[in-house]
Amino acid sequence: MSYASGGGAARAFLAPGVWDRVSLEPFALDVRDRLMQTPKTLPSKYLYDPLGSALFEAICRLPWYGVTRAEQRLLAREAAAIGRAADPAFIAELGPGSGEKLAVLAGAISRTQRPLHLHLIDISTAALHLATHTLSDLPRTQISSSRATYEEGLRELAHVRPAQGRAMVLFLRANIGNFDPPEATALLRQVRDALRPGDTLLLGADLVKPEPDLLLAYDDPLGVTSAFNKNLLVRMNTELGAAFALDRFAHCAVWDAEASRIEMHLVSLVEQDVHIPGARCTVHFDRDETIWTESSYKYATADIEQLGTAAGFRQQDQWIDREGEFALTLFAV
Ligand code: AVI
Repeated sequence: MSYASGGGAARAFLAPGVWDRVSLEPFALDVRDRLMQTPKTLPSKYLYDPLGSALFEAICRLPWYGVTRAEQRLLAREAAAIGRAADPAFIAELGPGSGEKLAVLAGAISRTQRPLHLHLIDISTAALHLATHTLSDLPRTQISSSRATYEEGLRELAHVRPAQGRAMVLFLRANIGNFDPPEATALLRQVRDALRPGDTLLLGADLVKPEPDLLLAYDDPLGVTSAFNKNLLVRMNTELGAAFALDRFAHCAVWDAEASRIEMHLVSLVEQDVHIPGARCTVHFDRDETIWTESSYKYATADIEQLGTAAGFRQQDQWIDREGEFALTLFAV
């Protein structure tokens, strides 16, 4: 099995240690850099390989995880009001998933307003295909997509949007919660910079709720979230040839009230060394040492307004689902 790419000729011209860095793929580099540090962390984006994405879909159906249902309820109830408030001719969604939420919103808008242009931005070709298919039946609607990071996709917006009419960017599914506060502000600032006066951002954010409810949502009795988290170990085993024994780690969710975030960790149940050939390292774990794999920030409504304001927006409207404690907030430029 080969874990690295690149030719040996370049090796001679690079300072010691540099070759290791340039020849490793991003996942291997992150694994090596982040697991050799204290605390050990891994970026949550690596949770979403095909198996991880399927497990996340399953999480969204769990009775204890209400985020997806709350957002669906709000969109179904308020789509027409959101359309009236934003009055868009163009909607771009960052990470459209299967496209079902954009379909609800665009369906309500295209019934009452002029033709719509929908634009999908995602790094996954499979997601773009699925969302494009979901949206293909909407009347008087043009669909385009960009296989790109959010940053790249936002930079392209000025060239993609029609010359006339307002644009609305959607950032739904509580995805903002997986960004640390400075990263969240930086991302919303990029959205703001891609927009013009009159344009809007519709942001979905999960609200703070009682700790027992949060812990059940992120450590469910069926063990689906545990499998979602432990799949990172499976990924390191299959993609990097690592030797993680799954029964030597446990999934753990903790609520940090001060930071207002749920943290997911993988806890080492024993002291152990794990060899990861594809990342060219061996990682030592003390007993009870953890890999911090995800943060999921929960907001008070005032925090959401502050987040948008810090990025240069003005809060125009907010819709709240009280059953699931979830907010959709419309920010205007
Ligand atoms: C994708 N994201 C908003 C989910 C969340 O709630 O933070 C990911 C997730 N992690 C565990 N359960 C769900």
